[in-house]
Amino acid sequence: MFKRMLIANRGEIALRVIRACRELGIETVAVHSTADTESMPVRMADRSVCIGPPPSKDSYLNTRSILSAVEVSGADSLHPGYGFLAENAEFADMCREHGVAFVGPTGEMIRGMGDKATAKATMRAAGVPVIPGSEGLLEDVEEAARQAEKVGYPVILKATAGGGGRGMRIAQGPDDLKKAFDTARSEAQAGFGNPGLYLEKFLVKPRHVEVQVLGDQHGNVIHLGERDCSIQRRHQKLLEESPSPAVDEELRDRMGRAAVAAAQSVHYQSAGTIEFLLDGREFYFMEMNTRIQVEHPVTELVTGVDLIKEMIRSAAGEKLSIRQEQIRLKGHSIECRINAEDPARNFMPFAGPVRALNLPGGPGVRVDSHIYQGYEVPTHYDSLLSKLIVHAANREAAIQRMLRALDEYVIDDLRTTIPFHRQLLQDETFRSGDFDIRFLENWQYTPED
Ligand code: MV4
Repeated sequence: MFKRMLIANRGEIALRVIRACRELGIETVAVHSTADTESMPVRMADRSVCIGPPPSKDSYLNTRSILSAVEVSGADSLHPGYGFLAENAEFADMCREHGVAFVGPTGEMIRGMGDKATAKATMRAAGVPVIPGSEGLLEDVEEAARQAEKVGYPVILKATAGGGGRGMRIAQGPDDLKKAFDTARSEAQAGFGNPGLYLEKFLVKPRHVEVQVLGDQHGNVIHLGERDCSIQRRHQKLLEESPSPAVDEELRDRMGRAAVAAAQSVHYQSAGTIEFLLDGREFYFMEMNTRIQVEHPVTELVTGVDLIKEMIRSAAGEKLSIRQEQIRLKGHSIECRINAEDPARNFMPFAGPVRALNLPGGPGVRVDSHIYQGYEVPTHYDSLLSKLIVHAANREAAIQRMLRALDEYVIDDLRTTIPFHRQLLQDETFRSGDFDIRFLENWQYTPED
């Protein structure tokens, strides 16, 4: 097992990794920008290294200063968390070339899933259902038109170098296609330096359901059930839950087996997520995320598996500590993302000091957060303050528990997404479980006072 791990991230996920290391007896090294000197992960880690000033040339993205910090601290391993360097294939390779274990997949796996058309072709070959459309990249708009006629309108054009909702254009019919193609192509070139596009039938009202997988270096791959992430706004997830209200045992078994086949086909090691679009009872591969995700705790609560520890074990060459037959989903879990944003003002980011803080507790409540009383929320980074996660016997009880926990939660004087969540959890459609990725588009938050 590792002796000393450097955590190349900040905020709640840095803290989450430090906690796993503590329990495994691994020393921790935090790296931080000058904006994060007073941060909780810096206080909690055994040692810390300052890696310079915050954005726009972000210190947490500076591979050279991070590798220097590895060198001076004597770390034998590095956990990238999510965002920043987590899906940087060159960085993963560089770590290994420097003799540092990267707690994640190989550069080759990251690269293979980072190019979306390649990833889709790999999945199709592995027998994973994919959305009908072009096989590979489009040569020109004429080919796009032929493919669109074949699958039927509406269609979506996606940048192969995009992902996560970036670089997409929809064409409702043949008259829109040329404009959509030209716009998508120039946006792809300008945004990613890669003009490659592929085409799919556009699914109008799907759900976003993703399956957590774990692999080790001995060829073992398991799945840990699904998360429903349909509650999102402009590609920002706000609430996630496991299990999905739309997935029963038969469907979970099919999706789980597809996810395992997907991961096995690339000899995947570490934690990963297979994202699907679910349309009725049909599901289709969308993307694979080769990192730990923000919403991983809902899976941890329904399975009892510590995903960060499994990731670390796998990177150290150990076998996964559980087999597929041992995975049992118990109860229901919901995560609310508490962001420093004002839901009454179009979710505008809101920085400032945390003057008063009361964190919720009691049965079935988990808070993953780096904030404390007196903490200054910096303006430089994303607005996630805290993840509030609950676990209960069933979905109704989890909703009640979350409402109770949100009532206990006090953060003064910041504007946060807490009142938004309170309203959402009382909505009839949300409670029915019958919603899709467009639910929040037509749902209006109304401030309480
Ligand atoms: C789609 C789609 C409908 N049909 N593909 C958005 C993120 C990126 N991973 C792919 N995305 C979508 N691809 C087809 N063929 C709808 C979306 C989509 C979406 C997917 C999941 C969660 C939220 C979404 C919001 C808008 C569009």
